[in-house]
Amino acid sequence: MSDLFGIPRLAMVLLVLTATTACAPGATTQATTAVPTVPAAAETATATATVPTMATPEPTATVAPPTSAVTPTQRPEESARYLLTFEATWSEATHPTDFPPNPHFSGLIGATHHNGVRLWEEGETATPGIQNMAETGGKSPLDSEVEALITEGGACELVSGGGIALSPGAVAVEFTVSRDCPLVSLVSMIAPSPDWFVGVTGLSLYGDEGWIEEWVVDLYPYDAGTDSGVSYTSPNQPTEVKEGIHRIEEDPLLVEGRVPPLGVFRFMRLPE
Ligand SMILES: [Ca+2]
Repeated sequence: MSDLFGIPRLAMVLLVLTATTACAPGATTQATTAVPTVPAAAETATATATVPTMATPEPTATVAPPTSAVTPTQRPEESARYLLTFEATWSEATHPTDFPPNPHFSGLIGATHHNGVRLWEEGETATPGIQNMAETGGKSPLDSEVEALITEGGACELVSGGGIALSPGAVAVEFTVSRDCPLVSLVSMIAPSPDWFVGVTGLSLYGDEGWIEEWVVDLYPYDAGTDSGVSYTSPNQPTEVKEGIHRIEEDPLLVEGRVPPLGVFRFMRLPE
């Protein structure tokens, strides 16, 4: 057979030769493809030029508030006394949008209590005591709710302290926790505001290694879900169907995409 599929042998050779020759331009093409290395270098130069822009976000990340610091101790005494200092930083500088005149915080109110007890909880409906504290700064009927818990055996001590007449500012209160009531819940109204407050709920001061020596908790704003006012000085606007208590993630507390804390609760264990 001199033919393969009807193509003469010579033609086959030619075909093969053509194919081989075709490879050479291929190599040339590869070399040509390598040429863009120069423009690539140019791109790199451009990228280098833009580096300062990319580095800009870094300071923002560094400004992020420090997370709560926990320093456990190894002395498992039956009870411990604490000094809580509420250090408010809330000001026109920290939360510029719509900042109100006479910024203050209502008197601290709360309790030391058992593990299974909560005065308030994110997602839950506010009790009348939490509602009135958040809307007016009044300690009643939250104080009665705590007294009832004490009578029932769910709480040990009513914690009641002063407010901050002008923020930024600070106020302190002392209380005792015990192995029976190692948790503390404390709140204070952001004032003026529709139903906004700061606080902690069910914070256990007894850690894995005993009573915690110092604990600094960032205070983010909560909405009690009972008044629908949208800004600090909005007129009363009772929410028809109460919403769950929730973190405020929007204006006027939003600053560049996040809500900064309004201060801290600094819990310091007092010497015996
Ligand atoms: Ca509200």
